[in-house]
Amino acid sequence: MQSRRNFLHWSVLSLPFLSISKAFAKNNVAQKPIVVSTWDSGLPVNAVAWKILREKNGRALDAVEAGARSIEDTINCCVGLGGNPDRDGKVTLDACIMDEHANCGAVAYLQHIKHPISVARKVMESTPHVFLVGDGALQFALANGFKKEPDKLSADAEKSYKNWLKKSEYKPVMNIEQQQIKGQKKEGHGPFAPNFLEDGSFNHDTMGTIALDNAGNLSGACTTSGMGFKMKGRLGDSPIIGAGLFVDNEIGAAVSSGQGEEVIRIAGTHLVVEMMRMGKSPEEACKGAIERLVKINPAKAKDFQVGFIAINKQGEYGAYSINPGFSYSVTAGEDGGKVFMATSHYK
Ligand code: SD4
Repeated sequence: MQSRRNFLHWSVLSLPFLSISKAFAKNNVAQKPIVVSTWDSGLPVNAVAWKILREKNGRALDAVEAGARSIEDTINCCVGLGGNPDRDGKVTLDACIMDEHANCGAVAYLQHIKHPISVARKVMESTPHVFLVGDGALQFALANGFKKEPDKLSADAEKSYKNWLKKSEYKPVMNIEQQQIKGQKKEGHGPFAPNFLEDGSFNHDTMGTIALDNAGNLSGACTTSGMGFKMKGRLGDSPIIGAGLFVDNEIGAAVSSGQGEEVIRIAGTHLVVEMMRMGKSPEEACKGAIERLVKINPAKAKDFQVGFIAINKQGEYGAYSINPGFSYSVTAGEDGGKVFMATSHYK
């Protein structure tokens, strides 16, 4: 169970107020349907998924895909074609999806396609494969009716890229998505994340979404443009089943965000689900995986961020991160979505 101290609550209705909820325990009881996403920006994603889960009594798989598509449609730094490019100035997208039957599909290093999550679903549903990358993924997408979008950076990405080129330094900044601009009111994607960072570059994050539907089935989706200004060809954890996302319909689902290289090292989300299988609550399982990561190199772990979110088959949820600053959005029950700050290993 997550402690009350760490529960920060934000509902769409109470925007822009940020308050400490007195009712956390009540919120972390088993509930169905439920959808949980990474970061503040997960709240509008959850709202899209919720329509399918609740209003249409739909399937978790459809809900997480629709949620991911909704954020791929927006201009932001870290998801979709409007996102930050690699160091050569190209936007390359990674995504994966997994359903209640352990079917999974993934694409990586995909260019020109607006909805990588739907290409990943198509790989899952109509090929004998799990993973298509690069030109092959693009060729498959085009053959399946996805439109080829122009090779053009969004205005925000262009600005951020030019800014980055001044130093050309690849240096992921921990919790960059949460940094506030001095003197600016907390506004933007949510209570923690502003739209723009102090240097003028734009802000957002990888979107991971996991859901339990009314039929009791779990699914998950993860979509990203990866770490901004990465080396050409670099993949993080996000499109890798068992690293960025894992679903086991008997047990639970987990998704990650943060420094992908570190998550891959421990097969992060698979580990979280296995820890739930051993009887841990979602938060305890996320904590267990984070501790595994920290143990590898505690000093280094102070300098990067990884956060996991998880739900179990009963509809309980939880999260944990290495360092403070990892938020996540939960939508369930009657009271609309809420944003929580995850408990962290280092305080
Ligand atoms: C990656 N895990 O490409 C992604 C990036 C991310 O929050 O989640 N950022 O490594």
